[in-house]
Amino acid sequence: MVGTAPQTTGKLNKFERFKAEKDGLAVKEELQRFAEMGWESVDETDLTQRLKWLGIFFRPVTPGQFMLRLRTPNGLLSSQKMRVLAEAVQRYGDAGSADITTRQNIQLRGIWLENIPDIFERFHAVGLTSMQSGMDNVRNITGSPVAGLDASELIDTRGLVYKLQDMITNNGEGNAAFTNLPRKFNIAVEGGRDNSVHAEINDIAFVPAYREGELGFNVLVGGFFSAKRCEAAIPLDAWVPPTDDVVDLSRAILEVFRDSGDRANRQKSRLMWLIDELGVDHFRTAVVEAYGKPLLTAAPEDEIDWDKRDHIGLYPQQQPGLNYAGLHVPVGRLTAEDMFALARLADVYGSGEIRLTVEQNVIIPHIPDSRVELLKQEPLLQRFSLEPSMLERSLVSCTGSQFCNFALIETKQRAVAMVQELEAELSLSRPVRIHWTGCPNSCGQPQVADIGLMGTKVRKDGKTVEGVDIYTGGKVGKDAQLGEKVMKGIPCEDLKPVLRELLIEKFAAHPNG
Ligand code: SRM
Ligand code: SF4
Repeated sequence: MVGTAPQTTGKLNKFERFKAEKDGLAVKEELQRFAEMGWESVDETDLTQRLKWLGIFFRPVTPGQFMLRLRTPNGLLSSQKMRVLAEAVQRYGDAGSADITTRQNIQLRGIWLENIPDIFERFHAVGLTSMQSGMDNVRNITGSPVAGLDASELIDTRGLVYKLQDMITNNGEGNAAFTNLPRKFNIAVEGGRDNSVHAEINDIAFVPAYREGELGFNVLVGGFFSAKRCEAAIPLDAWVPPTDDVVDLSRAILEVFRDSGDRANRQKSRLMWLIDELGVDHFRTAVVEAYGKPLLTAAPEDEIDWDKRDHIGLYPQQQPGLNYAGLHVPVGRLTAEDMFALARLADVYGSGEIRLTVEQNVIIPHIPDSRVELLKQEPLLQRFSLEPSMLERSLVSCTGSQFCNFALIETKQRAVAMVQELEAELSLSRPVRIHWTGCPNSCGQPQVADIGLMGTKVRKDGKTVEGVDIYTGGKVGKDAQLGEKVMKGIPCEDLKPVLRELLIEKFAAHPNG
């Protein structure tokens, strides 16, 4: 068996059983053979489960057209990488596209298994990897999207996030020590004052804090969403300097989770369930033991004291004379053409760098003052606007039924159409963050939204139709808190007047005309 054997005794759930039989990472050696024999001949568990360890997702909705989930640590890309990604999807015509994800990441669509070994070689040549981006692995590690650009930042998160990814994935080659976790695992490193990565919904979150005058991170643990339970992260009562200690502590927490997390009931296997079982003090003691050195107690307060920014628009950088442009990409959807166009903009106006945000948008940094006006004239900015309208601006949506077989409703197209219809009728003076998610797994994070919409099935006139449960009260940035379900089972066809009312009553929207 490849990978580290779980310590858990007792009855293992069916996922644990197939992992014990053959670790997910093992398919790395078999990929070439799978590509040659064709997806129809691949063993079902390898096809539908283990390939996710390499970021390759079989889509029952589009059999034969796979989704490829990359890793873009801290949301960092380059024009060169973007072109390689664009080329990977371009060959599939209309079936090829990409989505920017709610973890500051990118996924490719329409990919054929037979092409993946070649695509992986191209990835390797430019330093891209999709390793361990799905299933019981650490997902894309998020970091401040304006790290190194923002004059007010406290800690530049980029180097730390890269080091974390390198440790967890063995420099993108696959790390047997962490490919058999009890469940998925999320890590975020915030370096600014506005908590732009939703630190509180991660299994480990590092948030800036001064301890005895020294700047480092307070550590939060156990944040997660699932269909069964959603929790904000809680303090570990730990502080680390912004050094390799971040990597070492993450490794220690992952080891405790790997060796003691629940492998019997998959509904109770996220980190918070283990913290509950041990008690946070005992959990901390176990972490200190794995860490191998004393852990400092937390700083009395963290430095998250701003409202969250969305980075849409043009902003001066800490480097005099340079600016970053936050482009709004409607619900994160990109065609190959869009990707080539973004790469060109980054080269022509910036330094070739491209960044992604957890709101599924793009940032192009390092634009000289003298180039700003020209950039504004670019045709792509008609669609990927610097000044989107108030509802479009903050719209987020998960994949939904177009590609996801868990989905109870279609999300992305509906999300875009709904805000357009609402904005035709209403005027707003500030953005309202509307998040759509196609099922209770909450990939679209409805609990962090001003208005969260979670897909469900509803009975109407004797028929089952697509509907939503509505969440409100999600607060982000300073004093972040999770929203709560306030309405249940609204058929999507009846949703517009309900949202209209909500926007007028709670978000000071005014009817037009
Ligand atoms: Fe997710 C499973 C898409 C962020 C909670 N998520 C899935 C799968 C892989 C299911 C599947 O195999 O079809 C979806 C793939 C659909 C597709 O074709 O795109 C999927 N999740 C996504 C993305 C693409 C949504 C998006 O449109 O942006 C996000 C990819 C992030 C990334 O780059 O890695 C995505 N998923 C999230 C988040 C948000 C976050 O991390 O901030 C959550 C809630 C936070 C959390 O995990 O604590 C989330 N996804 C889930 C869950 C519920 C986990 C649980 O503990 O129960 C599942 C189902 C599961 O793991 O069993 C899931
Ligand atoms: Fe699929 Fe549900 Fe996640 Fe949306 S929330 S991507 S429908 S699993």
